[in-house]
Amino acid sequence: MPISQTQVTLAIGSNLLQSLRNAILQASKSISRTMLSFQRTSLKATKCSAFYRMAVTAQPFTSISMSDYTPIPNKLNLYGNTRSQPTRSVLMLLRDADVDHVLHPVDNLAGEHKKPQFKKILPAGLLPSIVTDSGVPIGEGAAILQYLVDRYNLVDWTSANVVERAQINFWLHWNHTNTRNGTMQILVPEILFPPPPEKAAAILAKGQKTHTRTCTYLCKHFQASGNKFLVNSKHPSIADLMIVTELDQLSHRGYNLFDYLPFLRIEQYIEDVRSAVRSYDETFQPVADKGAEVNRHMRVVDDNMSVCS
Ligand SMILES: N[C@@H](CCC(=O)N[C@@H](CS)C(=O)NCC(=O)O)C(=O)O
Repeated sequence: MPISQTQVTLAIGSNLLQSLRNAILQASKSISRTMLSFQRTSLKATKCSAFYRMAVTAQPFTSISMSDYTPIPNKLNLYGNTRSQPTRSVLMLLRDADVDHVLHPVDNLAGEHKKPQFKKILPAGLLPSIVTDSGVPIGEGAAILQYLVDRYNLVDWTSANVVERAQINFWLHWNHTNTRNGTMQILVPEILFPPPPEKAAAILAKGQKTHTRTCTYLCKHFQASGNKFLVNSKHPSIADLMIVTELDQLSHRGYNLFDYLPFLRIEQYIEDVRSAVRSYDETFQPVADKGAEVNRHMRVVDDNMSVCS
């Protein structure tokens, strides 16, 4: 609302000058905090790869930590970035469940997670990590997801049924040696740390073969269970949040490194999770943007892919 000259004169005349000065001081402090935040972001952007620049600066922050990794007391502090698959899994849960949190952007490609000041707070030294609202550090995406459903009573994302909870746990563990291979064996050599050119095709072929086995197993599970999601058809669970981030990034929506055409059921699954998770699109957007930027053309190496629809 515009302030009239009379109001200003009255304010000064009635001893509110001090309040006005305080207000101006507050505003200028807030502006310099914002400037500092921009400076930090652009400093990171300069020292990091183009990939990181996109992934970290483009991510929508819930809020920005002003201190170097120091957790905000009485808040749920998440450390990671939207390039990290398990960080995206945790972010989707926090966002969909409206859990108040602070996201501390950490660049693992620049080795920030190895810095002593980071490891002092998060000894596991991997992303994602959290510091709980009571100050306890927890690493591993699956452990974090399980903690969050317990701590914030997010019943929709787990199950009251002990067998279903065991099934959710199965997928959370299965991820490490199956879906996760898609990241380690395809995305890492193709996008993050390319091998010598003469080895690239063979490495990609091997990775696609591994991911084909993973997708075949998943597809068979969907066919046998008749479930829409991994454990039920009603609502995605934390297992879906964990698994989908390893699958979607390789598709044509992401980096286009794996052809899901022989696996229409998996394409449908990704779409089902996307429709059911409110924050899916905003969390995935940095990956989609980067995928469009690298403009990778699909190279299907394995002709013997199984078909699972
Ligand atoms: N099993 C862990 C994997 C964590 C992980 O590998 N995070 C990556 C980013 S997605 C990382 O921090 N990499 C750094 C490194 O390996 O040094 C989880 O699910 O949280």
